[in-house]
Amino acid sequence: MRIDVITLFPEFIESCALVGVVGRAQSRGLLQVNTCNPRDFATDNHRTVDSRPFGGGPGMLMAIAPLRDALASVQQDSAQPAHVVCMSPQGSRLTQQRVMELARLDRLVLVCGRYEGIDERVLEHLVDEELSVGDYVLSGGELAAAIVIDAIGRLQDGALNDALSAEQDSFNAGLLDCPHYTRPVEDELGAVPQVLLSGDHESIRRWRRKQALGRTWLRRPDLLMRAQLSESDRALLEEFRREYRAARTGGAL
Ligand code: 9WO
Repeated sequence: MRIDVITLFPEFIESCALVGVVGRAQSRGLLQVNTCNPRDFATDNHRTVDSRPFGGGPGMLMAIAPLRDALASVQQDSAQPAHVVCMSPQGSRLTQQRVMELARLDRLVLVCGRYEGIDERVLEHLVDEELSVGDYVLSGGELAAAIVIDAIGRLQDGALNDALSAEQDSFNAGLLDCPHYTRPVEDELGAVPQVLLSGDHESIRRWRRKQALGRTWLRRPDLLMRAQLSESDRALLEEFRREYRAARTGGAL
């Protein structure tokens, strides 16, 4: 997969795309992250990329021409037009479902705004979709683009895909992840739950599923509402709730 990022800060995106699983996906040729700087398409002596908003008000907007020319230049590299996403708090919220859909594309272009924003006509005519990574305002779209690249990039990596079967991956089932433990078995911070040491794989699977369901119920009831739960899931969640209530009332007495 190829991802092009239209950004005034290409070094930021390039350094993000070099590290960890995403960096490995790039070095293995599974992912290619390119940057394109609108400043390289500015035509005046000062290489201007900002412009004053009509109607007045504080701040500047990104000028149309350098942005349009940068987009045209990355679109020229393939016969089929690439899907163009603009990172924006005005966009629809990014979900793991949308990440999995985007990860199947051959090409993706991420447009990163700076200043107070982008001329609406660029969004209407040159951008296919606006995506938000959360309900907060950043100083630009680059950090949000890095999130998209990371979430997509890890799905391109073959080794990781083997290690995490789709079912086990947090959120793939629409639930939060279960708790994890490593050595030592006994620590001043506490002990590892006995069941994980039992070697009884069916009990371990049930415990993990119960914890995932219980945590989702406690922390993200909105996710639980939308999850498709089997009969055994409902029974496990009821068990969790009963134990949770018992522990709370027991603790209070
Ligand atoms: C500023 C602002 C102020 C009050 C109410 C709404 C507002 N929206 C913005 C805004 O979108 N500013 C942008 C800053 C202009 C272009 C780039 N910037 C940006 C992108 N900030 N945050 C993002 C972003 C992108 C994706 N997901 C979350 C945030």
